[in-house]
Amino acid sequence: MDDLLKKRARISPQKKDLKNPQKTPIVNRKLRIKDAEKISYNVNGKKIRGKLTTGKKVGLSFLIVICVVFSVLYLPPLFHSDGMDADQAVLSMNRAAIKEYKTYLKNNPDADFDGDGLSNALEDEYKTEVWNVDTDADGISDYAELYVTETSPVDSSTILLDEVKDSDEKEGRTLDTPYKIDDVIFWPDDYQSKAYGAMVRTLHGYRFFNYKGWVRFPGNISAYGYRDGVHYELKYRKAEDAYKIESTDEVRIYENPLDIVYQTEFPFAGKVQLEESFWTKMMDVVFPEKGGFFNCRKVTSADLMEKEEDVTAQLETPLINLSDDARFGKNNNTLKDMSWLRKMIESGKCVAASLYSDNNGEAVAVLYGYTADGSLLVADKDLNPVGRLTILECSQKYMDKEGTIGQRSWYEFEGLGFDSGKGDRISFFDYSQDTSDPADDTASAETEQEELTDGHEEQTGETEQPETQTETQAEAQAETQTEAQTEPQSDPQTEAQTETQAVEAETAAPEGQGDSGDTVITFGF
Ligand SMILES: [Ca+2]
Ligand SMILES: [Ca+2]
Ligand SMILES: [Ca+2]
Repeated sequence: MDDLLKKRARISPQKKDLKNPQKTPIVNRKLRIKDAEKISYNVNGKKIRGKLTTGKKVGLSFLIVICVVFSVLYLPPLFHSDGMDADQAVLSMNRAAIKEYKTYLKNNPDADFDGDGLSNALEDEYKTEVWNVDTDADGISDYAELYVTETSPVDSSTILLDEVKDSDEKEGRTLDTPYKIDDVIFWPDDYQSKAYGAMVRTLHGYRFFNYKGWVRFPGNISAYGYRDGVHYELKYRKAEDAYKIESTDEVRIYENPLDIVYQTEFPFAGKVQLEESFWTKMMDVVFPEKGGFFNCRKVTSADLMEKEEDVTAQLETPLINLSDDARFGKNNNTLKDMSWLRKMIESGKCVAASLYSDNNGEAVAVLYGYTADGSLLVADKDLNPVGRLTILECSQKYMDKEGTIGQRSWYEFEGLGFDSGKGDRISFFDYSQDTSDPADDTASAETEQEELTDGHEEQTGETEQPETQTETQAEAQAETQTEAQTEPQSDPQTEAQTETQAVEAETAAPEGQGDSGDTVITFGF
């Protein structure tokens, strides 16, 4: 029956395309008549679903090709493993430590763990955080909110912005007046950037926060942005020797400009490097890097170098004194602490750390190395490597308890189920093993908070902080950290790394702000 219907249908004339033959060019008309013959009609002359027309076939094929191309380009490979297993390793947790930690807090109401000027007891009263100098993260310290600006320490305000504007007005400065943080000169795009933009030195250069505008780095260097393991070019203005920063950027600095290379990746041929040309530029646009099977991306010669080696110490059980609850009050995530730790590892010593979370308790980890990007290599108590902790140097504009606006720097960590952003804490066991150095006693009490100055001479940000355990440790570390900077690394390094270090040495300020987080903001330099 169907066949019969089809036969009848086939001899039915196709009317649609013949309705206005004058409107159809002759060539097309022929084509359309040919296509029309393939359309089937039922007995009532109604079109029924039949074979596809050539046009539809072409269209469908085109669609399929597009789908295949897009899935190849943009879908990440299914069989790809990026070795994330390491992060799932679990350190054994001691839940009893939660009680111990709370008891420790209770027993130290007069201590000021975060050094913001408010005692732990007062922090409790005002519902601010004992381990956070700026609970609402608006740039005004908990203490300053209560006693200087008289704002809520738990409800963020834009008062810092107003303060910066007022101060500029009073001093006759405008947005165009450049200023310095350390040796870097800033030309912000807007007052938001001027009030909240901050910068911290990293292992390889600088990291910027909340800053949009131009900057000039000290020394004759080339700067590149760095994200997800790849360098990229920053906008550059030759006249001012200035680079454009877009909000939160990591910048790496090099002695010489890097070569730009286009790296293509084919499914079975692996990675191929091509020099910059019209074709590679085209490929970069058509096949951008999306993690698919085939892609082309613009990289620099630094991205193609062999991965820098980790700096590691011999895995040995370091001192772990779990009966000392003072460990809970140690280490306020200062860059000095991190610098001390790296120095210990460089000198071949492992350091034990207490990782603490309010939900799960405490885990003891052995830190035995750090990677080129600053991540810490972690082993468990039995010295089995279990993964790494990512370390991120951070910085923010900050009004301290004296009402002085400056910048403070610290580090955050994440990994192995811990995240400082969620309030988890890390403290190192026993700094004092290494206190035989008499110089420690004379180390100056530098703090993380730096002053905003409008004078012609740079001031060091030496603000008084209450004598706490944390402070004393910071003092002890100040000296060792300076040593760390001046001592060449003994580990075998690649040429690239040595080069970078040379640049760093050149551009590092005398006080070594790169590690201490000590920075000075200067106008009218
Ligand atoms: Ca406090
Ligand atoms: Ca606080
Ligand atoms: Ca605040």
